[in-house]
Amino acid sequence: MMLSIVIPVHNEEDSVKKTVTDIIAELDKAHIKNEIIIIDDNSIDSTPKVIADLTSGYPNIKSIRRNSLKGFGGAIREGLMHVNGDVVATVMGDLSDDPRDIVRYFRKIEEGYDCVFGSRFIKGSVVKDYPGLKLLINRVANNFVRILFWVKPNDLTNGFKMYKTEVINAIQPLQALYFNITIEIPLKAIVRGFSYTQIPISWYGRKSGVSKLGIRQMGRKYLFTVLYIWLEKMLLKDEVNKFAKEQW
Ligand SMILES: Nc1nc2c(ncn2[C@@H]2O[C@H](COP(=O)(O)OP(=O)(O)OP(=O)(O)O)[C@@H](O)[C@H]2O)c(=O)[nH]1
Ligand SMILES: [Mg+2]
Repeated sequence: MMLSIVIPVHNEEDSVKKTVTDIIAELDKAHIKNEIIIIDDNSIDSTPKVIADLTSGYPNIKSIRRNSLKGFGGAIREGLMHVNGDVVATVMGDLSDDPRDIVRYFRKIEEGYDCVFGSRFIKGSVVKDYPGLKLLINRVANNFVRILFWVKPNDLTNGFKMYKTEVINAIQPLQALYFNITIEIPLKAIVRGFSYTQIPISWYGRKSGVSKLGIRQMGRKYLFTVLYIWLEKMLLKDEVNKFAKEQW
C-alpha cells in the first residue's frame, strides 16, 4: 500500500523542510512507500524557495502553489485531489506532529481500519506548549461533538489523521473551506459507517511562524459543519449511505 501525505503550508519557512525530510526518513525506515503533496497558499516568506529545493532533491515530493490565501480547507481538498496512494494522511507543516505517529497510524490501517484518529488527550499521548485558551475551547468543542455523535474519539478537531483513499472518495463533496475541514472529514467518515480507531499521539506547539487559526471567526463555521453532518445523520442516513456506495 502506498501512503500519500498531504501537507498544507502558509509561511512556514522555518518548519517545512524539517517536516518533510523527517517524515520521509521515518517512512523510508519503516519501508512504507510514500509520496508527499505540499500545498502552499501564497506564502510571502521563503517557503516557496524551500519547497522548490525540496522538490528538486526528492522525486516523490509534489508541490502545488495557489496564488491567494484561499484557506486551510481548500488547501487540504486540493491536496486530496492529487493523491495517488491507497492511504492518505493529512499532516501539519509546522512540526507539530510526530512522524513516528504516521507510522503508527499506517500500522492500524494495515490491521484493517478505514480511518485512524490521533488523540492528544488519552493515556500515552504527549502535548507540549498547547495555548491555554485554545486547549479549553478544544476540550469543550470535542466533548460536544463526542456527545452529539455518541462516539469515542475525543480529539476529532485535530488535523493530523489517516484514511484509506476510498474513504476520502466516498465522502465527497467536501464543503469546508477553512479549519472546519478538520471536523468535516472524520465526522462524514464516521456517519457513512467506515471503521475507525483512535491512538495516542504526540503534539508540539509551534516554535516559529504564526498561527493561522482564528478561533473567533472559526467557531460558527465549526458549529455549522457539525450540525449539518448531524442533520445528515439523523434525517438522511439510509439515503446518504446508499448514494455514497453507488457513487464510489
Ligand atoms: N495552504 C494553506 N495552508 C495553511 C492555511 N492556513 C494554515 N495552513 C497550514 O496548516 C497548518 C496548520 O495551521 P496552524 O497555523 O499551525 O494552525 P494551528 O495548529 O491551529 O495553530 P498553532 O497552534 O499556532 O500551531 C500549518 O502547516 C499552516 O502553515 C491556508 O490557508 N492555506
Ligand atoms: Mg499548528
